[in-house]
Amino acid sequence: MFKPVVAVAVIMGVMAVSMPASAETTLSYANFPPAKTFPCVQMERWKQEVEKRTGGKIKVQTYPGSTLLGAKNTLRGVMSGQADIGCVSLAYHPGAFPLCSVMELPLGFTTSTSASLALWDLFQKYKPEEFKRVKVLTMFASAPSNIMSKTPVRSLADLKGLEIRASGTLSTILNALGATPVSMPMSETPEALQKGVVKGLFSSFEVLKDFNFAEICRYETETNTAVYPFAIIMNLRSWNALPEDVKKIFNDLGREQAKWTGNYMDNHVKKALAWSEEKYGIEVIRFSDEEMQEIEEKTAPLIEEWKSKSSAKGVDAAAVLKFVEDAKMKYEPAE
Ligand code: DTR
Repeated sequence: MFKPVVAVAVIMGVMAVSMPASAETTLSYANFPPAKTFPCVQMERWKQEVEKRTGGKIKVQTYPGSTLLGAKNTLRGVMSGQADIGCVSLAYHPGAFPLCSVMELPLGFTTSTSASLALWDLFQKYKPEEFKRVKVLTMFASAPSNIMSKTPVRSLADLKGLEIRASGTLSTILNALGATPVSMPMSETPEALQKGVVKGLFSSFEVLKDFNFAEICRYETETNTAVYPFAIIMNLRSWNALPEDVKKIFNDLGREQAKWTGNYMDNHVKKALAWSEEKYGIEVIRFSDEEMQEIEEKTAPLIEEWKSKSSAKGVDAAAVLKFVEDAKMKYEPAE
């Protein structure tokens, strides 16, 4: 005989089992460049790890390609809660990060991994004021920057007056080398190159493949000057609302994610170069030792400039620089 009470109890039981969702939270994560670029690849890896390690309690909805927030409004957008999490390229906000911008200087990092770990340690050591309105989940840096151009740059003389895209301190590096830097976020670069507003760009080589820049920039001049630092930030209210066990999972992922991203980037640069050589027959140009020496001399004053600007904002610049140099020694691969 049909027993309605039992039936209801069974249905409710099924619902209880299939809807443990009462404690489930979905976090939005905004990123500015296209999905296949390294900031977004690392975002998908972080999402996967978080969903796995929290047993599905936390879901992450990712928004690559500026679909939620663009390159320059992510910082503000995350602070105001338009997104829970966002990816910020520090170089797009000159003056906003007086301490961590040390990582934009020509310090000679040769890999993304060593620069990412140095940046993470730097953040942990100083917990700088400049990030006090957000929670920093992880940080990482691009691989070192090189010149990718439509015409060959075989010497500094070839660079003179050439319009090259960069951002932040990396624009001032180009300026010191005699180029004409044009500052813009990476997400605006494909159009600028297409339209001829710039004749090349200053970034890490993996973009040759990820943005197909190898098609238009057939000449790649290795300078290995400076990296671009990034921070993954979270809205403070969203962070504070998380249960302690989830906070711990996020905190534990901070350094691990920095290292993962560095490794991914370093391997991907190699693959992108091989791909570009094969597909477009790009030429990789190496400056002479004299030329490299001249680059070092011409860019050295930028370090002094950074010191005086950041000191004026209360940063112990000499100590910060020393910390980064020591971290570089620790993490740089043995030659
Ligand atoms: N050029 C730097 C860093 C960077 C290197 N590869 C990518 C890919 C997508 C976005 C940024 C970057 C920059 O513009 O931030």
